[in-house]
Amino acid sequence: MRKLNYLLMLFLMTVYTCIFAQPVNNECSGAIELTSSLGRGIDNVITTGPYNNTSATTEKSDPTIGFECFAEPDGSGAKPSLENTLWFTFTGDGDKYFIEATSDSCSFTNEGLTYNDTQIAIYTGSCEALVPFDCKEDGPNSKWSVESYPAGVEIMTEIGVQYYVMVDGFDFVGTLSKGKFCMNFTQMVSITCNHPDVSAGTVSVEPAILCQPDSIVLISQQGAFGPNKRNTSGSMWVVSKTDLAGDTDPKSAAGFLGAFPVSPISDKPRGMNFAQNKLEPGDYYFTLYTFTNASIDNMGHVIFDPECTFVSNSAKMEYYSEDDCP
Ligand SMILES: [Ca+2]
Ligand SMILES: [Ca+2]
Ligand SMILES: [Ca+2]
Repeated sequence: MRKLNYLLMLFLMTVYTCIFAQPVNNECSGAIELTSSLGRGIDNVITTGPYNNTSATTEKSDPTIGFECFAEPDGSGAKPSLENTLWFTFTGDGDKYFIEATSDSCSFTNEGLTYNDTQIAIYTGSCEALVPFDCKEDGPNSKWSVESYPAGVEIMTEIGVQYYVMVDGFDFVGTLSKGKFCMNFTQMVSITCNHPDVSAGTVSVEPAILCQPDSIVLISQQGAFGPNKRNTSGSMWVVSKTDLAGDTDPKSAAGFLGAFPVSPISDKPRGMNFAQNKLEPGDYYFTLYTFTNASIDNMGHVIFDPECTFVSNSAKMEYYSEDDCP
């Protein structure tokens, strides 16, 4: 009996250990090194794993900031939370990457994450002093139709900087996304601001004369090719009362009215509603900006770097009241 008890106990202990053993990368200090996933050629998806967060936990060493984009408790993001964090790390090489935590491309069946619903927060600094860098709940490969919500984030890395990637599961009112997933790194094209083809293209507006009660114009561009080699890249439509061609500081222009970011830049026209935006009759100009190396001030405004900002022509349109319609 004694011996049997002993064996039983050993068996129970083994089971206990198997169930509760936490993954090596449960904490930042054990982050799995993924630098070898970098520099493997444009558009090549480098997959590592699978990793399994079923027995992962959150603990004291986890950060308290930097995951504000997480959507707990119910998709609203009112109370972002950490449940089963796993950690990865890599050293930047100055190129741009798409990083995704997903069970889609992994070679296993029926063990993938519930709803494939990962969350990613990226940090710099050190495990003891993590500095928030980027955060993503649902990436571009999320699909409502199949209830799959993997986090995926594009980042421009800096040479020699060590990044820490925290992957957590989405906890939908108590239903936690857990299971196996892979880490995918895809090197992206990076375009410097000296690239010969960088341009904000040529823009046009249709119709060029608009009379109330009509209120919708279509703005479009041809040939825009934006730089992205540095952080804070993008493209932006600016609406103004003056011609902004050549002006790399549109927000300081007297005629500046407003701006809206566009991503990605599309050749397809996009609509703008003058009535909805409460714009008075008068002359208006539409200008496209493509930029990189911009900075963000503490009001959240984008400040362009004139050396890395490209300006289209300003397309003019005339807006008339019904009575003044030419
Ligand atoms: Ca979570
Ligand atoms: Ca953890
Ligand atoms: Ca997600």
